[in-house]
Amino acid sequence: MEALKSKITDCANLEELEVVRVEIFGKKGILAAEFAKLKDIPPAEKKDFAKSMNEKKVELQNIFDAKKLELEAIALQKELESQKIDISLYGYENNKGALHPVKDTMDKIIDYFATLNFSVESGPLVENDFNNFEALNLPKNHPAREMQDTFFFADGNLLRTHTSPVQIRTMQNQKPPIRMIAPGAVFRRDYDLTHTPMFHQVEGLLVGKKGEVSFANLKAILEDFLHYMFGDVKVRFRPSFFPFTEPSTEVDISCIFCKGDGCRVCSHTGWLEVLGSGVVDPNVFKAVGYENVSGYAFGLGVERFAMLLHGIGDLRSMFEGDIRLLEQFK
Ligand code: 2U9
Repeated sequence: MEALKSKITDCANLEELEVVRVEIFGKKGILAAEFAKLKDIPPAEKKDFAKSMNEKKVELQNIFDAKKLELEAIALQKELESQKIDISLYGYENNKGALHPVKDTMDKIIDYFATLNFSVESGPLVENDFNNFEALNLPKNHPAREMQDTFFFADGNLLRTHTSPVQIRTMQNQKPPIRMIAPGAVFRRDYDLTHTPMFHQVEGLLVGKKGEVSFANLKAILEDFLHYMFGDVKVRFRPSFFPFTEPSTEVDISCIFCKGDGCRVCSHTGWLEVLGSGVVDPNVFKAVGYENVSGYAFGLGVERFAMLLHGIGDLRSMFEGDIRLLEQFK
């Protein structure tokens, strides 16, 4: 009996214990063999023999169960230790991406106007002559059409040269009042230090009842917008000309690099041109069938804003996809 107990308690792991279980408790095991002797025992002793055998069996079973629990606990502990995560170990750093400065700047501009309840509209890049020129008071043979060198398709359609056709489409599909911006890509046949054949604009349009929208409203919103974008700068409005606005102005801010003293970026003028704007020409409203309305409009080049905000000198670097430039904006 003691030998059997030791067989169990000497087991070092669950595998050994299983072998011992079969040896002692199995069908052909030691206990089964002992019980088999019952048939040869004289009837008078059978009862005592069986009782003593059962007591031994229960005792061995208890020892076995206790040993099994003990070995299972050890096995679990080993398993947990092998799976332990060392939280002091350095992980791999994710290679984070960054928003392109044009996208980042565009988002900032859109945020400003969206907060003032301007809707954000979009339209196709391939436009027809009416939406891109005619409706914007640029009739055929108008000299301004040559100012914007256009990519034409054989069928007379074109790549939009500004986002203004989006405003035309919006007015054709909605009744006034209108309060919208049109951010997006535009295309012009131009390529040098300050021009690329594709760039991005954000244009804005606000239309209300005649007499309700003034140049003063335009001035106020653009001044606030430029302070939001560039901080504490001076803002000035210069008379200009656009076919689609009358009166028209170009808007300058005091140079953010030299604070107005004059430097290379501002060509020693102390001012940077950042916006065009004006009161919408009545001919534009006529083209979309709007009556008794007045409105203002403005337009800006997103790349120019991004370059000024980040001190980037060459517009073309915006489109080269050089990872060394992009990594600076993380
Ligand atoms: C409608 C009516 C009027 C949009 C305007 C400008 C002035 C302007 C330039 C800024 C830099 C283009 O990207 S840029 O080269 N834009 O100066 N844009 S007013 O006027 C509109 C537009 C649509 C129906």
